[in-house]
Amino acid sequence: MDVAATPITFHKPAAAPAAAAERWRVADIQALLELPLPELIHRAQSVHRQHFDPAEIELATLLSIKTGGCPEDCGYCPQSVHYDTGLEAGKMMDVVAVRAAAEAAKASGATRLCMGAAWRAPKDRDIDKVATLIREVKDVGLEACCTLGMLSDSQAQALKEAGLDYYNHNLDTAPEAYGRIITTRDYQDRLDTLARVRQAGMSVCCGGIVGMGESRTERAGLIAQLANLDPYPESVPINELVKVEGTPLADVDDIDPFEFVRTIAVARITMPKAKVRLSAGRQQMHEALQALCFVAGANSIFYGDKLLTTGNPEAERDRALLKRLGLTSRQA
Ligand code: SAM
Ligand code: DTB
Ligand code: SF4
Repeated sequence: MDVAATPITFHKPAAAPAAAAERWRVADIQALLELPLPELIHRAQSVHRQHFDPAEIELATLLSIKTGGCPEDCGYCPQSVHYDTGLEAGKMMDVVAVRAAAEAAKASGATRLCMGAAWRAPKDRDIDKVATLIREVKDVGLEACCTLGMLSDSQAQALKEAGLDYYNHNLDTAPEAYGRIITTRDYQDRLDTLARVRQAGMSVCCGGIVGMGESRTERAGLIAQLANLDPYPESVPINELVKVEGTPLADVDDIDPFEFVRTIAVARITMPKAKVRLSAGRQQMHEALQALCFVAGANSIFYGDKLLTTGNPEAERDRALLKRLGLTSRQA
């Protein structure tokens, strides 16, 4: 069904751009965000069914291969050296431990391992080590994803050659909100890394964080940036801020849960073929809200008891939730 074709008389329909070269306007995305919730979810679910089995959820497990001590000042992040969150910085994990984690993730039903490092940007010698880890993860039979910060062209190429399937690098928020959250690198740095990942031939995993005190227009601005990437990312993590004591965003007001669902729905409508990932923040989310996110078009979750440094629902609990909802996951 064409998003623009759904008849609705009490709101001006927000139309999808007619040609790929056309760009989503922030105002159109905001108009979608403002639809009556049942109408918005209906549109998102209709789009979802054109491209996916609506009962299938992707399971990806996160692994922090290098924790803490990061020189960046991202205001949400417990791993920044700028904030005292009580987190101890660690050394990079070795290959044996990473292989064991990959095997455990596979045995519990994940299809992808996403390795995260608290770096502003890796050094070339880090890339050599990560390449070994990627080969190990692939050998276990999982898809491999990394999130290591900013990359150079040759680093992106080396990761691709090692077999990396996805690179995660988030835009995090709208350009106009960005400076309130991070000062140590700018929006264009992020766009440049995303272009290098594309150029190297890897799939892009790129999304953001909702609930950092941004306005609805700024949420629309983030989705517009993502949807207007050409091509848009294959994988779009929508994180709800995990508030960590000691970070500048620890006391920000909670976002209305329905606003979070709306953001998921609009990501689905504007990026129809992407995996939309209900990412960080599930531990503080009621299961009914998570179910609503799946109905709104989310079809991927982080699976495993830990995100990078903070908690995630227990794997067993997630399996039970999927079962109660009649949802399934693909086997690796
Ligand atoms: N250091 C690398 C970087 O920033 O690109 C990779 C790791 S970083 C932790 C990956 C992403 O995790 C961030 O871009 C952000 O979107 C997300 N993230 C970090 N802390 C978070 C929090 N407290 N709540 C929600 N998402 C968070
Ligand atoms: C993403 O968008 N979310 C993940 C993953 N990509 C790397 C990270 C969430 C981190 C939440 C805070 C923590 O556990 O440190
Ligand atoms: Fe460092 Fe990434 Fe955390 Fe920013 S989000 S402080 S770059 S680990």
